[in-house]
Amino acid sequence: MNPDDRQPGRVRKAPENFLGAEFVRELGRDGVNAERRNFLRKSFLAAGAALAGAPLASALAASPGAGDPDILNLPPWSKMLGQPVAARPYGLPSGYEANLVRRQSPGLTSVPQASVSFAPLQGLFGIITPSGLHFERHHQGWVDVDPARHRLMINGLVKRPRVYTMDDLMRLPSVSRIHFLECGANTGMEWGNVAVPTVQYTHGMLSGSEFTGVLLSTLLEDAGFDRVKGKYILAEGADGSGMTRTIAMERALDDVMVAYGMNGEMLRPENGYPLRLVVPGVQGVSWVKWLRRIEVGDQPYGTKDETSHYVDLMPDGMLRQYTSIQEAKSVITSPSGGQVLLNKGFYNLTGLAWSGRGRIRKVDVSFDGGKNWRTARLENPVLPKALTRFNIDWVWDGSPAILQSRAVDETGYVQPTYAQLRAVRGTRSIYHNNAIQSWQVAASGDVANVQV
Ligand SMILES: Nc1nc2c(c(=O)[nH]1)N[C@H]1C(S)=C(S)[C@@H](COP(=O)(O)O)O[C@H]1N2
Ligand SMILES: [Mo]
Repeated sequence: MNPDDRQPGRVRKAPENFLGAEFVRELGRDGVNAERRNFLRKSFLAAGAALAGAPLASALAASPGAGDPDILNLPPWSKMLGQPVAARPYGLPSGYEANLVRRQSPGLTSVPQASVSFAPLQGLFGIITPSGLHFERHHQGWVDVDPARHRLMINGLVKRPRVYTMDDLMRLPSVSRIHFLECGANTGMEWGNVAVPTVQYTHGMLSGSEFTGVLLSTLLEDAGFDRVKGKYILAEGADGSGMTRTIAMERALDDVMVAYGMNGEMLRPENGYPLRLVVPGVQGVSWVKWLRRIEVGDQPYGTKDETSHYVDLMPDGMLRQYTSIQEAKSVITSPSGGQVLLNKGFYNLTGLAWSGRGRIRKVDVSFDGGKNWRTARLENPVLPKALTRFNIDWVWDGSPAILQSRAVDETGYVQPTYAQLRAVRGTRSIYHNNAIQSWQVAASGDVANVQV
């Protein structure tokens, strides 16, 4: 396609009050699709009415800038004194971006302390999630821990048990690395059926950051861990949830970090300030926040968060434990559910791919529900166990389409379809759903979550 033929694609953002509660409560019942369609229809018509009754598609096609102020007529901000420097000592987003926020799904959990907020993936660029929009998952609320009073203990099968202050830790050799963090329950509501309307709710327990801290291997060596008997570590958090997770020593010595930094500054309280474990490629629950203790042991600890929770219910009724790795997965973030394509023509289709086993090798995109595939552009950098951004050109001809993305990682693993995943895992799981996501584009431009 000649780039000069490109029509600017216009995607309307998901409605601001789209909390999804009603969809969550409707989980598993018939009629949820009809309800969602009605909702979007209403918003679509409202947008049309705002253009004083002009037929929406033709108005936009005639002049993509229709309704813009005259470029020659200077707006007030070109003729006035602006705000002084440091009027806001800590910068904030533009007031026009107030819709781009973490959202919780009120029907999902009974108390907001043992709950989750989802990152607005549909509105984010690149591979780093702004710290203020990083998803949150707390089992007993978040705490703002006084760093002067915080300690990290290393005990168990070690020659020299250690208690570090934050100052001690920050004097040690430090590394900075970009990794994704995904809750094992991400996309969990989609196991049985189409459950939630937007990518914020289907995939928003996912974020990507640059973490800074000390490699756990540095601390284990400092403590003189038992190289023969020390086969596992237990990580423990300082919040009231008693969060504890077992990690195999091989992994602990590989790329696990004890991090104090995130995206160039100290961690945010919601993400474990002043110290958290970073376990690249592994589900979020092992990334213990407010990290206070590492114990070296000779066998898995079998704690509550790894025996009764975070286990995979298999079709035969058995539970699978310690399935920690987040396998290769991808999702188109725009266009995505709840958005509306406002006219035909060119669109930059964009999304994220990631794998807990290393780098993403390839992402293919289908516009017809998986019959034909085209290879997307991977944007640099493509880092191991990090989010990878993909983009692909698309000219929408106005007819119905089903958009899908399929990731392949450097081990050759291919992201499965729902049929392939359910053939092995059944439909009653919560965790580790990495199936191919489908977004249905209707002739009206409405984009909806479907399973094909
Ligand atoms: N101490 C402690 N660590 C914790 C949790 C918690 O509740 N307490 N939640 C875990 C879960 S289930 C996830 S998915 C991640 C979420 O990290 P985030 O809130 O920074 O996104 O933290 C993990 N670490
Ligand atoms: Mo989680």
